[in-house]
Amino acid sequence: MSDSGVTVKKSEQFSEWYTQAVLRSELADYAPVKGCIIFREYSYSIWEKIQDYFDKRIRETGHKNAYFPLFVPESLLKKEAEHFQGFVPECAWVTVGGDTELEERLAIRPTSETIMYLMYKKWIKSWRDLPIKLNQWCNIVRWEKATKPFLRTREFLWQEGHTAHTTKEEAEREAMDILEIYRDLSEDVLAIPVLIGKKTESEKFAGALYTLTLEAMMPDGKALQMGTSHNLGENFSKAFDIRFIGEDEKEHYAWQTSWGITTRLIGALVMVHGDDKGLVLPPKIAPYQVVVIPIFYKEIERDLILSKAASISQRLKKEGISTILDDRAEYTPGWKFNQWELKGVPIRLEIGPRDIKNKQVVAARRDTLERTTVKEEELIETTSQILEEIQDNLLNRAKKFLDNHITSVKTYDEFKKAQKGKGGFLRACWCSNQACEEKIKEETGATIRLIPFKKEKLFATCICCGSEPKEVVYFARAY
Ligand code: 87F
Repeated sequence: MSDSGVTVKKSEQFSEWYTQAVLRSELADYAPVKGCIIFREYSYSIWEKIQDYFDKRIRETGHKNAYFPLFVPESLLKKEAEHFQGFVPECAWVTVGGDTELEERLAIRPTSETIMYLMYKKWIKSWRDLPIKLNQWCNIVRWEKATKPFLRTREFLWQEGHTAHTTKEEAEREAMDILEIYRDLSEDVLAIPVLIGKKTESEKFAGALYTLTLEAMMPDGKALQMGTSHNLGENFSKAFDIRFIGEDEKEHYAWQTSWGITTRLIGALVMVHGDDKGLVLPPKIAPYQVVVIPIFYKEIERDLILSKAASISQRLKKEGISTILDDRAEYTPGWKFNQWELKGVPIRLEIGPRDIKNKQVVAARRDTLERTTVKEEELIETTSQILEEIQDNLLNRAKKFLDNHITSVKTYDEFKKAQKGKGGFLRACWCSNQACEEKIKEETGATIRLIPFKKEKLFATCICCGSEPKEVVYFARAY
């Protein structure tokens, strides 16, 4: 099994550990095109769970799904040149259709503002046409130079929400409501705690009034953005001429928001919860919550144990616990243990001859690797309880890690020392000048990940220039 499990330690060779964990657990495989991956059934199933959760939440709040075209004509993309300028080098283009050269090249969507807002202009005439609250689940292409499975791939999957409202306040509330749904998804489902806040002027999406963000901390001390929610104000409605006649019978520009999460969340799950044996999946997102493994040594035990394992598995499924029975004859129990540990299944139930005699099963927790016996009559109750405990434990473990990786620093020296040490978020006072932000980025690679919503108490001078500080912000190196 050593040749198919993860062969390096997470704490020693993090990057290699990550790649092995992703490939060997069969989450993903490399595609023939550089920077592209196959989202194999195991990761796609996780993505579907993310979709199920988020889709339900946005439907409850009045959003609808739609689908816009993959191709964006160059002239349309460049219409919003100011906001997209920095991004154009990342576009992939279609120049030929069949055997004829196209008159105008077509971008493969790197995001869908332009194509969607062209239609919004057509559809929005009066305040009665608002709000428009559309979302689309689709693939996106960006020609990235450095790539890594899930975290940065040239083609990825995401959802992009694009809304238009009659008032500024409504758009503000929308951007914040979505951020809160993202936080619920991250913390309650993925068991990944986040810091939330606002991006600085230089880190925000250029087309936005302001950008809201969720930032998680990875085991190597680098931050990972888990999602983003923009208040676009009237920026795009002015550029795309999205006007409506208000109840006041006057003409107004629509107030807009946009927001997205991507398949990089799967990469975060791997990094945050995984261990030396491979993935550790939170029960709420795991494709299988329980694997049942029959164990017998003698042929005469076989039928009895297999039928018991099957009935246990049936009982669990009936109660809505997603369960797989691994009754493959061609693998040993030990091999199966390793494989399902590598795949991060939260609970393994073992059923051997002694367990049958004692009317029990043995449950092994993936997060703590603890084994306990469970009475058959308490199977459902105990299994559900352990699943909840695992979910809580993973979140708490990650919370402790996050708390432990927020360091308040008063001087630039302290900043650099902390960064060289364990990294993480560096909480510092800042004068709000872009020059200081820029200097720190150049010298240390750290960017301001967020400005917290609630102003925090100032505790030093500006981390960079030593002058009067304006606010407390969180710096980190980031993925
Ligand atoms: C790459 C190429 C072209 C990011 C790009 O954050 C355009 C872009 O507009 C681009 N990379 N962006 C910003 C995306 C903004 C916004 N779009 C909707 C989101 C969430 C979903």
